[in-house]
Amino acid sequence: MGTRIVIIGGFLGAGKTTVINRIAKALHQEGKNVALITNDQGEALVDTQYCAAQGMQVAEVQRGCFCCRFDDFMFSARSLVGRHSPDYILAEPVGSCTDLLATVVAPLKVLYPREFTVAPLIILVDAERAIEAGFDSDSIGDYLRRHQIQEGELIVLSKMDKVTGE
Ligand SMILES: Nc1nc2c(ncn2[C@@H]2O[C@H](COP(=O)(O)OP(=O)(O)O)[C@@H](O)[C@H]2O)c(=O)[nH]1
Ligand SMILES: [Mg+2]
Repeated sequence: MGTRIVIIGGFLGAGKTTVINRIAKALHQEGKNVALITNDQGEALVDTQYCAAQGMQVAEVQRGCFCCRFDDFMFSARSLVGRHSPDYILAEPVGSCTDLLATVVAPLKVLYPREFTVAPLIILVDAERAIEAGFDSDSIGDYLRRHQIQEGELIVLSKMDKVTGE
């Protein structure tokens, strides 16, 4: 079984970086070897200092999201595997990306099944914002949110501490 790749997408501010840091720390505490792939464009990045101090390796795909830079994504994943043999690679795409299933998840599964096992595509949704504003407006942000939710294989609600159970 190859390295497990877990992609956690969702709109800007949904909590991707926060949850990836938490998962990385938890896996690291279990003795797992964890690496991260981030995507540029000025969003807050993973806590690279903490991750580096813990021995976690970070690679970054620049100048475009994973869906239009699949070769760079593969290069990053392979170089992490070559240098550190991680058990898990956690990947955070930019918040505007809506086309990960067809362009990243499926190609990884079909073309590289021995090198990598890919987790279901996780889309993080800000529960508070979903309740307050929904996704139905004609704004570009809501268009992107709708498409992300449509392609998600696993929808995970974030910021549950800010909403009531109901
Ligand atoms: N209250 C609360 N805030 C959160 C939660 N997850 C993330 N945040 C905050 O939401 C903001 C955006 O989080 P971030 O992880 O940078 O989102 P990203 O843009 O999807 O990577 C930050 O200020 C986080 O501290 C959560 O579960 N609860
Ligand atoms: Mg982020």
